[in-house]
Amino acid sequence: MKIADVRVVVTCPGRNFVTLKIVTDEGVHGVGDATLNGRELAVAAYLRDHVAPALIGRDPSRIEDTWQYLYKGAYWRRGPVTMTAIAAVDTALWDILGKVAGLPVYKLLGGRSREGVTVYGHANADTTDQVLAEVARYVELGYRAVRVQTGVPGLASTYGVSGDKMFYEPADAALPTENVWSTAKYLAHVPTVFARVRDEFGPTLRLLHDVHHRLTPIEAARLGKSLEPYALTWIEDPVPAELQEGFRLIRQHTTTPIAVGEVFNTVWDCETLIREQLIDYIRTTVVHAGGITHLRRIFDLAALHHVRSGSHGATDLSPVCMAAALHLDLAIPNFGLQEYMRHTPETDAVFPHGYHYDGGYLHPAETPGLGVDIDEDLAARYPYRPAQLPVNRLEDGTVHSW
Ligand code: KDG
Ligand code: MG
Repeated sequence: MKIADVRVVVTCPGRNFVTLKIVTDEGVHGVGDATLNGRELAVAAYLRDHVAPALIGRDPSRIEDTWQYLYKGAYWRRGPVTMTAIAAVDTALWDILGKVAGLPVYKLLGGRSREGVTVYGHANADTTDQVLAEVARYVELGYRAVRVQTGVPGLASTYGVSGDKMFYEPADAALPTENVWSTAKYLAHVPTVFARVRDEFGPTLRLLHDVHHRLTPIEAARLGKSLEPYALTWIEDPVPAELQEGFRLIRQHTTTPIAVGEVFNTVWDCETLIREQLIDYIRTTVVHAGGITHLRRIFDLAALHHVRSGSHGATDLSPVCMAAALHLDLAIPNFGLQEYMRHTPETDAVFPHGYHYDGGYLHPAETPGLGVDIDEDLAARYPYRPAQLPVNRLEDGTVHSW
């Protein structure tokens, strides 16, 4: 069997997605997510211009060899654009392998290690009173874990608080919009929110919070300490993680668990964090970390060091990525949690899929391959719309991490 056709599909059913479709000479096809929020066309061009021509004629079952060929062969290693492109190829090849073998991909990865994939949802609102109602909504839907974000008194807008509660979309304009941030106001407010949530929902509901890279290590240490009475499952991205050593300082001060990694692309971005046990959950996911092949490597390293998975699953990761993530989540021994932000009905129609939610768990499709596809005719009805992520500034105008 040989690869006969490679297509890059860019579509915007409410938000932009880039999808790679690989077709073999025997008519079997596989799909891979190649979406990099706000930089979609860079990955589309990388795939179309530099990767697709080199795939024609290759044996689709040589997944590892193709991964190494694209990673080492390009000479320019790592980086979000390169690793998203490699991820798309890798994911599509696993999909093809599953279809050829007649097995769902999780069985090729060693089979089921659990009955379902525990997911967390996003409760967000401007005020604490409102967010309590949002948490209650997720609890009623059966969720066992909920991420909680609120507005901060004195700030006009805050990360993670959206108008449309179920379908959060931060890429909100053709050019970046700007938000204003105050660490002092934030640190004073967050513990008061979790005090109320714990009081209302008791000790066992798993609670999470995303700091979105906005603190310094000592500020993050203070936040972690202030949240210890509320026993969070994790605080996420407390500091920008370019400096992995920065987490040592946070660890010296707090027992609040830490999750990091949605912007990482390779094992090298988290190797120190994992080896020194500076984090508890690694949030890398299929589309931005080199596909199933490389993510499996990250999770295996993590397993050696008592670090569990907690993969990114925001709406800018397409249903193709979600399907692939679920197969890996089901198979690995050190699964922790899977983020699950629901896609809009328009997106679900463009990407028909067999995974389904039931009582706090997601279950991958049992059909051969990944159990997800792209409807190219429907996708063509939603042309690309430029959209970028916002920029964050301190109250004095200094550019701050978003
Ligand atoms: O594209 C950026 C989003 O995926 C990101 O802001 C969402 O932080 C995020 C999360 O935890 O889902
Ligand atoms: Mg996040």
